[in-house]
Amino acid sequence: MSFELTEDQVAIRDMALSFARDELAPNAVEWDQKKHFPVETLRAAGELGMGGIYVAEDHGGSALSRLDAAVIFEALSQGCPTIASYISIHNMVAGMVDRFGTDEQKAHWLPKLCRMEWLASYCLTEANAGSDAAALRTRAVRDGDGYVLNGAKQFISGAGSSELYLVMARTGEDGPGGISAFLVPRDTPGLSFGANEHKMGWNAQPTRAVIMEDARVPASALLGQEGMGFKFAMKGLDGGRINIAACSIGGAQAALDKALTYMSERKAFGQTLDRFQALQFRIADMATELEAARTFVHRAASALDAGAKDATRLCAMAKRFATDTGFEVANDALQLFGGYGYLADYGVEKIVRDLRVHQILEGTNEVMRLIVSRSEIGR
Ligand code: FAD
Ligand code: 2MC
Repeated sequence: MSFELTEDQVAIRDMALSFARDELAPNAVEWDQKKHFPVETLRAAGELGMGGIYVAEDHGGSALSRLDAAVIFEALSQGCPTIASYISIHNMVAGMVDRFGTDEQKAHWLPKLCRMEWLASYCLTEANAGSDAAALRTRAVRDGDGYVLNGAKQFISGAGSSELYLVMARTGEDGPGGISAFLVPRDTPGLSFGANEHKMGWNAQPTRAVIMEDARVPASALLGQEGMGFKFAMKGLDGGRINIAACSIGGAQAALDKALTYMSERKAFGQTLDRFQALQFRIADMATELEAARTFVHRAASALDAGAKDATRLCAMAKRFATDTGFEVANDALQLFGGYGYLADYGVEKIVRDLRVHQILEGTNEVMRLIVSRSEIGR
């Protein structure tokens, strides 16, 4: 067991860090304020291999591990948690197509997804099925050589801009076993989008409802077999949760770094803030908690890479722990800026707003506790 990054991982991390520093960080506050989804910047990330991080090379992917991905998402998030998280969702979908798709589906979707020429959205949540995802009611009814989809997905990241919608819909009985997954292209007749939601954070990516009214797709749009959709959705989320956890660490690290610079310049009571031992100890705790969260996320990512039996449990634990820690550390960093932390100019309040939602999406942190407690004490 090694706790050090390999030479390759250091190189990948440095590449993602320079992209975050040069392309994301200088624009992050403006994108947030203007609610601008920087599609051209995403394409540039795609050119660097970040659109299909764990997709096999034969379809244009980078064939990296989940641990490599965690390293990349932490680095990207240091520039902008919102954009890093969207890239994570896109990768979750690309990874699912690669893992569960037919040769034809892979050949059609993956090359352009990997380059981020096409973007992807993951569509599980509905107005009445959030945490209880298996209660979803969007229906897909077999009709001749295709399926007709009816229903609405709520809170879909990237919706309207994405070319591919991976939609979980009911083809059978109530409960998880009646759910199937479909690859729905944007130009499907009967597919439309709701208004862009007004949000606390994650403003640089759109969040919309995805509405299906007699949306017809060919039978070849089915991913895997009927009834497998819920399991695919959960398997995708195991990795997604690691990525979101890594994004929380990256955002919090950026907030801590900003606070350290500020404290070395700002004076009160005749000395710079970093001379106060109470604040030095706060910094020590923030750095320690982030290091613990990072180590845990790498452990869970390695378990996923190894196909360990307890990988789902570790991913849920790491998601809960790292997203709570990331939010707390970013919020503490804001406090260290005093009133200036509350102003948009310093970029810290944006990080706090962005990281708050990581405790809610990709499974709330209560749902993470539900997964862990089931594995500890049974149902
Ligand atoms: P509910 O399920 O209604 O939960 C309400 C509260 O009750 C929460 O605190 C929850 O933790 C708690 N709760 C529920 N059940 C239990 C229980 N059994 N035990 C204890 N507590 C419980 N979804 C997608 O499919 N694709 C996306 O791209 C996507 N992007 C999103 C982007 C944003 C900005 C947001 C805000 C959400 C996004 N979501 C997306 C949806 C997100 O996954 C859901 O909001 C989340 O899973 C929670 O569902 P809910 O909002 O319906 O809350
Ligand atoms: N991997 C593989 N299979 C899994 C699995 C996993 N991680 N988790 C569950 N399954 C299987 C499970 O083994 C069972 O199979 P079988 O019937 O053969 O035994 C089946 O799926 C049903 O599982 P459960 O009985 O555990 O299902 P339940 O209805 O109790 O729900 C729960 C489980 C609460 C964990 C799930 O509904 C959940 O994760 N809810 C949160 C939803 C969520 O995370 N939404 C995120 C949306 S995406 C987003 O927010 C973005 C920003 C993109």
